[in-house]
Amino acid sequence: MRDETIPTHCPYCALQCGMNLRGVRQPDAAGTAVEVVERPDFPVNRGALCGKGRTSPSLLSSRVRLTEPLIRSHATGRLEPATWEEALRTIADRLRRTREVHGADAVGVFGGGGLTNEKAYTLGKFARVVLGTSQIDYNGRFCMSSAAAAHGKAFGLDRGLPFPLEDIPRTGCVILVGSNLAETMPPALRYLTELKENGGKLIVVDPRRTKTAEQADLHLAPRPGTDLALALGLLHEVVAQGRTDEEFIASRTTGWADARAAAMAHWPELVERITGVGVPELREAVRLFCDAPSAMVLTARGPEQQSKGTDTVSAWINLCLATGRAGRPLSGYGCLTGQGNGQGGREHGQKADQLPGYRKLDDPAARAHVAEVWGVDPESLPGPGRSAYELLDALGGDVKSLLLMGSNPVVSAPRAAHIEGRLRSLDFLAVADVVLSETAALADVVLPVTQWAEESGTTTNLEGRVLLRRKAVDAPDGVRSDLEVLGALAGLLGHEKGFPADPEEVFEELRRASAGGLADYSGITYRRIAEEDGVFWPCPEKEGDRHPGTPRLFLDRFATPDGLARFVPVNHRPAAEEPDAEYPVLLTTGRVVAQYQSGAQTRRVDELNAAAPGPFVELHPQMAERLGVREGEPLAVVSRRGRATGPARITTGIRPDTVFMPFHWPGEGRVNTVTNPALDPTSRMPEFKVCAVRLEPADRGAVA
Ligand SMILES: Nc1nc2c(c(=O)[nH]1)N[C@H]1C(S)=C(S)[C@@H](COP(=O)(O)OP(=O)(O)OC[C@H]3O[C@@H](n4cnc5c(=O)[nH]c(N)nc54)[C@H](O)[C@@H]3O)O[C@H]1N2
Ligand SMILES: Nc1nc2c(c(=O)[nH]1)N[C@H]1C(S)=C(S)[C@@H](COP(=O)(O)OP(=O)(O)OC[C@H]3O[C@@H](n4cnc5c(=O)[nH]c(N)nc54)[C@H](O)[C@@H]3O)O[C@H]1N2
Ligand code: SF4
Ligand SMILES: [Mo]
Repeated sequence: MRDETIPTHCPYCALQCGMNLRGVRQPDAAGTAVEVVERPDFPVNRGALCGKGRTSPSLLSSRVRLTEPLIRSHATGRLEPATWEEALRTIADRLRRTREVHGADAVGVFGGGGLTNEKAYTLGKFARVVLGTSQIDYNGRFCMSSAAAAHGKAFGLDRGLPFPLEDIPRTGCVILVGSNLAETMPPALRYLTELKENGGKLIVVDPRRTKTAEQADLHLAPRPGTDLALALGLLHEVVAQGRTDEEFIASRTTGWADARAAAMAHWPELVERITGVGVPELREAVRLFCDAPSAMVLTARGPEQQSKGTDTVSAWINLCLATGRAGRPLSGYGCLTGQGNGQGGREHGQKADQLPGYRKLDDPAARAHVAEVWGVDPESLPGPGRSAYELLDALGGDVKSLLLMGSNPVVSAPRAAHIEGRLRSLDFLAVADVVLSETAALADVVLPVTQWAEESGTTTNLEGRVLLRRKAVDAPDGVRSDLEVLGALAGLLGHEKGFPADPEEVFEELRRASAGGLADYSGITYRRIAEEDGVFWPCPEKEGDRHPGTPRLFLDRFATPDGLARFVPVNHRPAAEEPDAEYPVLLTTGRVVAQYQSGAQTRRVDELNAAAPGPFVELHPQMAERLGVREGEPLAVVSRRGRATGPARITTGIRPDTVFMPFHWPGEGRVNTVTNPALDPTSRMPEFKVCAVRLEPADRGAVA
């Protein structure tokens, strides 16, 4: 790359902001560096970027990244530089040996929602075809899986947003549940600002008065883990006020009677007792939502990362269906997916129960279709495996070896000290990463791989818009792409063909594998994406003509066999762990604007570290006073799983019964040492957003 400007997308979150990268020659002849230049023509962010996107080129610097493979030395126990040949051969030999001794399911694979569609697709194919293992899942399970499950149940199809973001400013009212998008997707805040400028109303549901909640016309601050009761209470009130849309219910839905009965058991005073949200506020929320000519409910991780996340999202969907706020222009339920390819990463087969095109692994027709594309016998494809937490929990048990790409579970998995122990107990761990993450540091072999600006590939953003990230710069010597790695390993394990390293070639195969599936990409090509501002799936291939893609879903029918949306009757239940005498305080967790996820990438960017140098414990002045803690004093947050420490950050912007910690750091400040791995029975989502803790000054005995 020289002086040309190459349009591409940010390496981080699901907004996938458009950016231009431009090469700049280094004065010291150190090669070409890249700088980010505004890309105002891309509609999602219109040039705006958050600090992470703006500083993303510093990830390309060889100062922070891996540039040679590492193998753990028997002699020293340390990771030592090795050649690619040695590293790949070691992995292939060890995986083969595990399979020979313990069977195919003793080899596990763990992927990530940040991987491009091409990588996610190839990883799933590699697990099923080369390794023959059912034991594959990925970190998206920790992300939007509850919303995905509820989407599927109600609408027969899971695309996070059924409409483009540009519809948000034109609706009448938005209920934003457990999303802090002012920090997690800053350029998207514009859509809410424009909504209000247009006279629309914004209701934010969050136990904290976040930067996002500060924008709201109405802020409801429920106890963590009670969104299900809240949504049922709102639906009860909708019925009580006679504000249901009977015509819509009759013509577009089924199952109302049972859902209605469940809601009627959640009268407002009961809901107030459970959630802490007052009856007048409930009524005001119903008034704003129902008075608007059109309305949306958008959820993010707050209500979803609960052991009842699926039912909770079903309750919010029921509210939309009962009021006719779905399947109509400018109305609907949507989930704000999180990771760079959080949408596409869940569609093409790195999930335990899934084949490409959002097909089901246990559906004989799906197996036959994909097996034909892969040139294998459908009988040879393994069945569904374990979910992410269950897979990590099984490491060192019946799963003996693991290949991991695109995740850092030592920091991001719930009950992380236990999971770190499981990783350490493996016979063999191989990690492909850009940097030496905390998880890579435990590996027997580490492979240094290329990243976003150094390779092409597609991602599917939170709107379901398939985008092309273009290669803008050559990778440093010594680094190979994930696709090259999987191709080389497949070759060493006896599969010479079927694992190309060229992303476009993989995409062409993905198109065929996805054809006829729910997430049909067969009409999408790299060329089309480049010519349009991305293409929304489903986009089937049309003979002689271009299918336009599908920005808006469900306007005529839902994706169920009869075209009707399904009400799912749900009832409130408590969190898996409620406060008691020993652990009297509620802990919730989340993010800050300057750090991304496990921090593996952003903790290596100076400007971001300066803005968010470490963890903290957010607590209300009343709790601080009870504990006798002052601003900045070190606090320990202790649960049945372990403890995490950070300085106290005292604010009236949080419920007095709740503390908050962000999860971006390892070591003493790792909040996932504390979190509860209780799983949602349907989505297998862990309960990151609520558990019971006690607080102690970090250097004294217990006080609360
Ligand atoms: N800066 C930054 N941006 C990111 C990421 C990042 O790590 N850093 N990660 C990306 C990814 S993968 C994701 S998934 C998204 C996540 O994006 P968000 O969902 O916006 O992020 P969180 O901070 O996890 O949670 C959102 C809010 O949920 C609230 N909350 C906690 N408990 C509850 C509850 O019980 N009910 C309700 N209603 N709310 C609750 C928290 O107070 C928090 O403000 O962000 C993406 N963008
Ligand atoms: N307490 C608590 N815990 C949480 C959450 C929470 O809200 N609270 N949120 C959960 C959520 S929503 C998520 S999404 C997870 C995310 O948690 P993780 O899965 O740990 O996510 P990342 O930190 O993004 O890890 C991605 C890793 O892959 C590497 N990487 C980046 N690009 C590539 C690539 O192209 N190829 C390869 N091979 N590697 C690459 C990065 O350097 C990094 O080490 O955390 C979950 N954990
Ligand atoms: S909002 Fe997300 S996609 Fe946009 S610049 Fe920030 S991290 Fe990147
Ligand atoms: Mo996520």
